[in-house]
Amino acid sequence: MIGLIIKSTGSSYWVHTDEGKDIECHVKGNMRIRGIRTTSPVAVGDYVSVEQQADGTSWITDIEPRKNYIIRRSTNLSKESHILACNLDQVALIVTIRHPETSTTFIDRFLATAEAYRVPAMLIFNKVDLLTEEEQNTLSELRSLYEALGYPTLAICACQLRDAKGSESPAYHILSEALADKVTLLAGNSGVGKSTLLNAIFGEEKTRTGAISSAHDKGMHTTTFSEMYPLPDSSGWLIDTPGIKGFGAVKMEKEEVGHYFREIFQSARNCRYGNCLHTGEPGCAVEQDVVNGKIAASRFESYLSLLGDCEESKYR
Ligand SMILES: Nc1nc2c(ncn2[C@@H]2O[C@H](COP(=O)(O)OP(=O)(O)OP(=O)(O)O)[C@@H](O)[C@H]2O)c(=O)[nH]1
Ligand SMILES: [Mg+2]
Ligand SMILES: [Zn+2]
Repeated sequence: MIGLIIKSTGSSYWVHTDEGKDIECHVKGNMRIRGIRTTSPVAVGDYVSVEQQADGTSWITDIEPRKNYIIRRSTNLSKESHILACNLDQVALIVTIRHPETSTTFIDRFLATAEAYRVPAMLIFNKVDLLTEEEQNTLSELRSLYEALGYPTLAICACQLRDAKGSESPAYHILSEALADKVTLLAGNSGVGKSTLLNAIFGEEKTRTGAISSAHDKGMHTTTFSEMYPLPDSSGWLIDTPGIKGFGAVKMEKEEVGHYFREIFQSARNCRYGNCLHTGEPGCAVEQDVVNGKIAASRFESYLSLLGDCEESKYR
């Protein structure tokens, strides 16, 4: 039997079978995927073969090759990584300008990771109902910045996707068009409203949401496991994930980092040296473009921060 992993709880998996049933399955302890060291051999979005035993238990016996996957490191120190989900058509990063604040470094690291794994990415700015006038300007600036780089953006308020009677708002329709017939991973810091957004799309409480800690203005990690849900209006799926703190791209070489920042990649063609890292080399076109404003300072800072990670991981 072939099925789709829709939920992983750590010890077992829920598989949506080709017969349309959801069954709980286990994985043999010695099953490992070649080449990837991960804490768990299968992930949400994997297509797997399932065998049912006479005692009623179901076992995952094989995994179909993956189209792609998104990884995050388990902890800063361990080299083990954790697959958030795989076989994605796109990733949507939920960003909030306040309550909690998503940093541009976080956005750019996420986008670079998506580039590295060749998964199309979009940004959904949420909680726009909370923004002051000044913050609305920040929102416009950020949207222009990322739109100009070719990343689609949306600005929504997940709590207002439906009105009091439950009818869909115009923003709902824009969003559902962006998600139609695609497998989309919802990512973002804890508390940005991933689960709220998911519930609003379905018009019912599919998953738990949690308040922001008032002491730290951060989410409380309410969602603890990734889970995918079939969209109500199309053949697409939506994947809710636990809030991510850090987002480290695995195994990026120093020379590669610039490839995952679209504008830096473009501009680097004019650097004097082909292997320029844009850190003070003579004739660096990228640094020149930062000075003249063609490359946003925030993007260049994010680039340098990812570059710094590569240096660090060499000594681990
Ligand atoms: N004002 C406002 N609050 C929102 C909006 N969207 C979500 N929230 C609130 O933000 C809090 C966190 O929402 P969740 O949906 O649990 O956030 P999450 O991203 O799933 O968080 P984790 O599961 O911890 O990763 C809840 O109190 C929501 O009601 C919004 O558009 N506006
Ligand atoms: Mg959640
Ligand atoms: Zn350069």
